[in-house]
Amino acid sequence: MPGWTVIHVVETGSTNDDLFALATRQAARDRTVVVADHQSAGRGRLDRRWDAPAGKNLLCSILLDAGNRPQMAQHIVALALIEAAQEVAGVDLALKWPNDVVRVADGGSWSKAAGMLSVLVPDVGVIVGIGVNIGWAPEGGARIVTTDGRDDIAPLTMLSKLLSQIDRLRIMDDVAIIDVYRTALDTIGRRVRVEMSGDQMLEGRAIGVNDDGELIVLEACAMSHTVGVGDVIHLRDG
Ligand code: BT5
Repeated sequence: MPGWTVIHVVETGSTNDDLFALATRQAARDRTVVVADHQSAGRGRLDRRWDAPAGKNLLCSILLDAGNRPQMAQHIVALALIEAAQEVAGVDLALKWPNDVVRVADGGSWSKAAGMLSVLVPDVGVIVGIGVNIGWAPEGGARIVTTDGRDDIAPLTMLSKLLSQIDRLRIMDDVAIIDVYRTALDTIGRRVRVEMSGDQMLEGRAIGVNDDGELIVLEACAMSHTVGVGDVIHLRDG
């Protein structure tokens, strides 16, 4: 993986915490990765957990210098994973806003194949933590299995493809990235419920994302809202 510094550990609490500790003491810089075979305290967003048995899935954190557009780093990593999964396994994955990588079933229901958690490190960059289900997924989750049914993709093979796709996408400008992001988003056009902080909730149709990556939701009463942070649930049409 030319140009990348990859720190591989067998066991840790959370790769995000490890990379954060390195970055805050200037011991890690742009294109540094911590990857673990197992995390004993893998983090999801909002104090939720990220689970994976040892050696089965890709669990890594990637430090990127994102200039003044930290959210772009997340989009790049999510889009890079979609490309990498296509390259390694021939599978089509999509994004559920903002950056869940999902498999979409014929009826439109989705299951999560990868989750991302980003942390800003002031003056250094953004840490994008990503967990990718390959050999294992919890009930209701999805795994990246090849189109001919193989589920023995090595997590480090996936990492290597992911990093080269990140390099490819990073040379694109923000407008081009957001265009690719819009195309990958399965959320646009769907009826959604968005759960936001403080028990706030919004229901309507997701009609697009603006140039800052915020979701635009049109309520039945024709009022539109932009949402920067929240959990999206895709609803049945009706
Ligand atoms: C996420 O949170 O999707 C962010 C996950 C980030 C994990 C990576 S692994 C490497 C790096 N180091 C870390 O410590 N974290 C990052 P969220 O949207 O909050 O989703 C968490 C929820 O997904 C949990 O509450 C479970 O319901 C579910 N979940 C847990 N493990 C899962 C898995 N392997 N696959 C699918 N869903 C899972």
